[in-house]
Amino acid sequence: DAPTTQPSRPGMPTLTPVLSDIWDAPRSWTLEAYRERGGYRALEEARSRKPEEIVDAVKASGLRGRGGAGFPTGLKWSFLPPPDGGPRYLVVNADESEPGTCKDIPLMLANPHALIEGSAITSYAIGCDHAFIYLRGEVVHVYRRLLAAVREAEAAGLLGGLRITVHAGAGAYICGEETALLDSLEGLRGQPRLKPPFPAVAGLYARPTVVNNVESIASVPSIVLGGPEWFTSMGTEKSAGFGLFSLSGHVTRPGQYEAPLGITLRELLDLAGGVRDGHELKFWTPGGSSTPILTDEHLDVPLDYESVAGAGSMLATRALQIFDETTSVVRAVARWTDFYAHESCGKCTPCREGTYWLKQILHRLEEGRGTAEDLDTLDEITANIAGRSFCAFGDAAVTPIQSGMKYFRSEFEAGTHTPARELFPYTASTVF
Ligand code: L3W
Repeated sequence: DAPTTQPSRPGMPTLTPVLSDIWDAPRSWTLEAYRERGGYRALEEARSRKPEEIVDAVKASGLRGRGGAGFPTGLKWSFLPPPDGGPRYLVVNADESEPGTCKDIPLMLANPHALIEGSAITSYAIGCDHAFIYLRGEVVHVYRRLLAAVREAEAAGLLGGLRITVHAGAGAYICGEETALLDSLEGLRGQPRLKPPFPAVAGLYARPTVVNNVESIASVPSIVLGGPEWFTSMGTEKSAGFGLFSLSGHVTRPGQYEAPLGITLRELLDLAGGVRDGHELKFWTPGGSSTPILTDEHLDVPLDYESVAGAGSMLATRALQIFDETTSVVRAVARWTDFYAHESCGKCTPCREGTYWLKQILHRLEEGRGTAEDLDTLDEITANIAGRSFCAFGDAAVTPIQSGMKYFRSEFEAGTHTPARELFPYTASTVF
């Protein structure tokens, strides 16, 4: 029996509250509330099947990683080498830190048992007896809630022999990169490792490791109960199922909207009461600050992996940040760049030095102190970081700048009215 989904309201697209179904229930985070709604039935069902059947069901469902890259989850599980008697691990990436991304934290706060049940099913499927949840360090309230939920599940005998460790990081964005996360979990400084080997082959303590996002793992119980066909009945052919769409910024009712992949921003804005009263959409991000911005031309792009890529961006984490016409693109881009410059782990030169240079130029432009050469320098530095940094962080850092300049170059030009030499009688390199 498939989990229930809410019927579509007249004139409105269907919302599919599966993960968010329980969020408004009293004390939704407790084992009691979760079990009242059929919680942990999927785990029982999974244990009545062979582990490989669970892997096959997740493969057939077409579930793709909900953390950003959209890599097929079942395929990732099947990359683990055959058992050799040594340990293998599940690591849940709960280091949600991308600017705009705000789905895993509410999910863990309101429905932690979906993640724990999903972790138990996944561990059974991949043959692991120790799972880790690596949580962003700042969210102490989520840490406490997860710990309490793990203890509740353990005390109720639901986890069998599985150990679940909840680990709080120290609040570095780079630790959301899966190999930096593994280094951090091992007690090292969180910096990315060279890939390959991928974690599936040599991950935590150099053992085979599955690293998946919170939402991906929390979706597994519903796939076990509902079956792959139920999951593929939602979404599009290559982007199956549902996901949490997080609307923030200049929108009337910001929040989480759980809907089939392929819904459009126009439809989501209808559900969210539109852009705030009296204002118009100027630009938006489909999946956080690391995804190229889009504009009002893209209101009808289906929010699935392929269509968003076709529009020149990425679906990634479905963090839809909405900006109206009162927003300065240069200012928004400068703020994001501050974030990337602060969070660069420093391992590779293009990212460590480049983000710092970019930040300075953008602040000059924001204050109207830029020069015409600054725009060329921005083009040059961003082109030299993209594709040349050690991990995806460098690409992410230049994305807002490149896409901002693509759609709103005139706003960057407007920051160059005063020649720098009139403001500072020094050489260009001194000013820099
Ligand atoms: C075994 C192979 N495994 C790939 C695995 C790999 C990883 C996954 C995807 O993504 C994205 C990034 C950010 N054998 C494999 C293999 N894998 N080939 O598949 O890998 P990859 O390299 O495509 O991506 P990634 O670096 O893991 C991260 C985007 O997410 N992003 C980030 C958002 C931030 C958050 C947050 O704060 N929560 O999610 C936003 O856009 O740009 O594209 O597991 O091991 N041959």
